[in-house]
Amino acid sequence: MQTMRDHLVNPMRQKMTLLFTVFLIGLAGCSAAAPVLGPVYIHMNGANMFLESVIAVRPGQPVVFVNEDTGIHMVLGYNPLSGKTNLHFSGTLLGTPGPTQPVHTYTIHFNHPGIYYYYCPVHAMLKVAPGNIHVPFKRPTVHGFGTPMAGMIIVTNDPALIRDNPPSSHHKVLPGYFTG
Ligand SMILES: [Cu+2]
Repeated sequence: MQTMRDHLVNPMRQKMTLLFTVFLIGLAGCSAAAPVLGPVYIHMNGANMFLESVIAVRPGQPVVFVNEDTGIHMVLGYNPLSGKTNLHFSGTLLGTPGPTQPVHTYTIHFNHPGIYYYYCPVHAMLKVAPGNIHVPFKRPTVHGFGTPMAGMIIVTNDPALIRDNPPSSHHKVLPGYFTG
């Protein structure tokens, strides 16, 4: 026989069960929404270019620079407004003799959303352009396609930007890519 108390307690139990179920679903949702982030690769080549010169990553996601050139390259962050370089975003990658040799890499990650600019000081230099902005410029003696060896990393939580990354950014070593 149900008492008045049962009438009061049962709906409360039902409410607690419902809340707990919602909590569990929430937990499951969280773990599904935060998978381990694999690295995004930026390749340096014999044309003295960063192949994926504009790339988007999530905060904390590893960015791996891969030197697939036989010559040395560097990565150095800079602020286009001040021209100041960022020594926390700085790496030197020796050349790799060929596809049978291990490649040299430099890995970095950024914790905060933003746009992070970089260039290779071996093959490019910063110049002040009209508008008082600091831009990378190809060093006059450097061979290549003609563009300065520079790029930018967009750190974002926007999945649409990340989907636009070139397919080559998913692979550490690109086959047939070693050049002098
Ligand atoms: Cu370089």
